[in-house]
Amino acid sequence: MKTVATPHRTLVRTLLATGLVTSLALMTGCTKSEDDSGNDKSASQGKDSGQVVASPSGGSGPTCAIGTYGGKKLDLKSATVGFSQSEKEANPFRIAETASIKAEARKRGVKLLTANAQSQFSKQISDVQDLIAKGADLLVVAPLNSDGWEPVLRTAAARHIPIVTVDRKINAAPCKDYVSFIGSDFVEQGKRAADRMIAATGGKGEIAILLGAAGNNVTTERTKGFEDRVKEKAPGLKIVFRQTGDFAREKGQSVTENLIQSKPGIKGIYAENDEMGLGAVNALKGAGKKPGDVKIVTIDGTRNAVQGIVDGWIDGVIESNPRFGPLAFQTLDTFTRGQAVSQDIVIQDSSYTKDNAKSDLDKAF
Ligand code: GZL
Repeated sequence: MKTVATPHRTLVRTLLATGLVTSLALMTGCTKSEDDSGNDKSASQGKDSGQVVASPSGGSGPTCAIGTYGGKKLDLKSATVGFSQSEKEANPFRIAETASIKAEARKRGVKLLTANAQSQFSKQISDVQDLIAKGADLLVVAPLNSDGWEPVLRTAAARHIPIVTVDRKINAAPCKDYVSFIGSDFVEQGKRAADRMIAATGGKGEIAILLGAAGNNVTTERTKGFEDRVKEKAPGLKIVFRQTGDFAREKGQSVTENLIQSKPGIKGIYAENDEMGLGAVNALKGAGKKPGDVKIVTIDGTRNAVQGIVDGWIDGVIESNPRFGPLAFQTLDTFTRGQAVSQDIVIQDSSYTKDNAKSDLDKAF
């Protein structure tokens, strides 16, 4: 059974009531960190709201402790944490994810080394090796791909470096190759997107899927959740088009331009992330369509996509909360103090429709 967390607002009330969380400040202010060039970079950030909070040692699923993983107790304050980001920070999901990690490191006074793989997997492997070489005692990794991690995990394991993966899962052994995974339930996200699409289309007509990038569990699971749910709940809804937009806005737009040429009667588009969904909106605008002509459902929860709901172009956005900072550091802190942490820490995500898009826009990232 996985540990399930809910977005910080509801959970903080619960945890405060149980004394599990004494305080959770919304992150504001500047951060100071060394990037992969080793230069200090200070970036001011706006208020970082919508934190995901959970107790890393909650839940009844398999856990991981130092005795099994190996290594020694550490005081996080005197340690160096390395953060490996996967994709270039053109996508607000990545910008918010990195900002949350930096803000939490700053808040805890932990030295942070960061690296960005610019969406190239070979660079991410060398980034992680560099972070280890530069003295990272612990690692937080946002993996680009789910496979191909063995070489660097072997290096880390030999030094018993605790690794927490955030966002995407890696196909490796928990509590051996890494300590914990923290992220969303992507199959559930796909199912919720399907429910939204069924409601928007009345469960009939032809629809398309803009697939995420290949080679990671997020795309596979968001697709599976969506397709299984459509098959189960709306046999009259036909998926007649599937093509990857690589989680990118430009490609989402060009793929949609081809889609509306080949399928002029398309009734709905399921975009597996907001950036591709916004690309689809641009394509529809370019083709002279009006808001609502084609029902669009996307996943992430970025401000632009939620604004797209307010403007009538997007019908629903399922959140995939990237603000892992507090939870990632809380997990590392708990583990290095010698306490067990859950191997799978699954967060709960909210969603946006026309009923709450305007009022909840400040929760978007
Ligand atoms: C989801 C994350 C995905 C986002 C995209 O957790 O892996 O990658 O949904 C991003 O925006 O490209």
